Amino acid sequence: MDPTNHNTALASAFAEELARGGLRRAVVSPGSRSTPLAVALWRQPEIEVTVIVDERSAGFFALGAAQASGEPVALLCTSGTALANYHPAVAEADLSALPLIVLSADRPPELRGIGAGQVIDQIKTFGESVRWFCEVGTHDADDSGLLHMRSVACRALARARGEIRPGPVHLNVPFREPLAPIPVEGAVTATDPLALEGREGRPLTAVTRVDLEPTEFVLDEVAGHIGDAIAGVIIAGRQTDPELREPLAHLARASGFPILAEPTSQLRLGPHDRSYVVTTYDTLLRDEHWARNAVPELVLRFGEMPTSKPLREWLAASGADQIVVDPTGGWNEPTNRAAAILRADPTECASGWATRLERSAEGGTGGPLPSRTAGRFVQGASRPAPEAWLRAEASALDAIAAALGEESEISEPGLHAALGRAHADGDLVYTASSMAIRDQETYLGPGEADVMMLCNRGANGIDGLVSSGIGAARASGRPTTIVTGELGFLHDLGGLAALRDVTTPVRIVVIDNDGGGIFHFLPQQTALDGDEFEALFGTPRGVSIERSAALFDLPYTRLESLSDLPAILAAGTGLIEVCTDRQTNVAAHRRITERVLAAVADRS
Ligand SMILES: Cc1ncc(C[n+]2csc(CCOP(=O)(O)OP(=O)(O)O)c2C)c(N)n1
Ligand SMILES: [Mg+2]
Repeated sequence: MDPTNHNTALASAFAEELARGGLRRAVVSPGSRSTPLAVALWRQPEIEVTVIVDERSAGFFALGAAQASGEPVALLCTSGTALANYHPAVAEADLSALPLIVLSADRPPELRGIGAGQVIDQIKTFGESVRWFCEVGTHDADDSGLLHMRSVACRALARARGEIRPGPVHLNVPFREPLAPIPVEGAVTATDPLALEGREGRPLTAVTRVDLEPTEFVLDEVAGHIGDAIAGVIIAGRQTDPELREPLAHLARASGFPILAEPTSQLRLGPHDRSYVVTTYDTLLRDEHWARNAVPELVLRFGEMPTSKPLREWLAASGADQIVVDPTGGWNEPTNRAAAILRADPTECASGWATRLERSAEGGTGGPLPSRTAGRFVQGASRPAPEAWLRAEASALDAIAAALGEESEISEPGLHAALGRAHADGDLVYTASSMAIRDQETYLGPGEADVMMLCNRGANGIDGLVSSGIGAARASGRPTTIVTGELGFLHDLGGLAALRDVTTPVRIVVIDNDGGGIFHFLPQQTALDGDEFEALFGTPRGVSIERSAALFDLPYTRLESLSDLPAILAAGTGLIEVCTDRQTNVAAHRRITERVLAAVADRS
């Protein structure tokens, strides 16, 4: 605790408590009113502070860092409009269940609403998007003031980490003068050692986590359903825990269910058993015949619902029983058809179900499964689903490779397939919304490299991607590849400034089709005339990626051939421009899909 004056005392007690509770990272944007907290965070040895001027970029940097590390990150800004710039990142953190601790400095109540400078209403700025809002209030550095600051820090960490849903919290912290650490004699009047020092080496108030271990009942009951189903699939959407890979592979082997794996499920790329992983479902399910025949009886969903529209439509139309494993307290159920949402640890569920199925198949104790189920499961080969899916996956992968090979120019689908092969062990990949995340889902094949795949798919914004990727690189120390469209890149151009503090390689692949390529896939493209469409949706901006790189003193490369990708990525930090054409992109997508579907139909 820094006793220089009452503000240093309150702010340093607060920062000390955050550090003792496990906070290791803060992102601070400059301003005067926030000085006591900025200095306290900066001087707290366990907390690494990154300073980013633009609060919108700072918010996304913190978001990326939180997603990559799984740990809470604090944000600090001054009073006024600064706070509002956090809103997009707070919205994303809410929907993606990521722990952010937003600290806004404020004027004290007597200076609000009377024409004093740089004051806006900061109360409950983020509405229902935060797990907790606290007007921290103004306090003396007496026993109750210091204990209040320590207690608020403990509570903020607990709420951000999840009770049970992780997410953002917002603490509004008013300060009276002096804002700078100017000595004030006798400012600290506290005498209680707990208020002055807290507890040595641990937080004032430790908060236990909610136990998400699945009950025996959940494990037995669902294992029974799995054993009983004739055809089932596992759907793996965005989740960041690599420890889920092997348990899900185990469950797939034990159940005979294929795993339809979205790239950000971490199941497509990795050293785990990928023998049941299906990556081409987005294309396969575009074939009505295939989609009808593949309808499962039971769907086990882990992570978020994947983006793929064909998959979502297929699920909604299937009438299958869906069991959703969601430990984060969300309502991740856009089909409105799930039979159950389990608030339980996904790795424990997958392992628990797999072992019960194996036990039952071995005949052992007979296990918890009904006898009809156990009998059918022993003849697992009679289940049609996995073989059909896995054969189709093999054909589709061959056909995609062949179809992409026939494209004369670099196509957006071809780029994502090539990136999938070029990512290396230990890499982190942060992919933009718009076409990049969709093409990645459709065209990134399976591979062995141990890669962490992230995105901001809570709110699907095209804002803040550059900053999110750089924050993730900083927090994880992993060589990072950011994959974005050029409008998304332009949106967060200022985010590049944060690279000055990052030594980890950050490669930014900018897919430059000079406009919003995604809109060419929408009915607006045909419903409007060409000029209108270009003005409102195509929106070419003609911004030079090369000169953007020069602005920030970054190396720039234009990709001429997909085979150059591994070498360019290996060269380290820089912008990599990939020029494509919006007008021909839609036709290339259709051509490739048709070829793949024809090849799969021929071979099945
Ligand atoms: C913050 C925000 N503003 C607007 C949108 C709507 N939007 C979705 S995609 C897109 C165009 C993106 O263009 P680009 O980044 O170049 O990617 P492309 O579609 O060309 O792959 C826009 C404006 C959004 N999702 N988020
Ligand atoms: Mg574009």
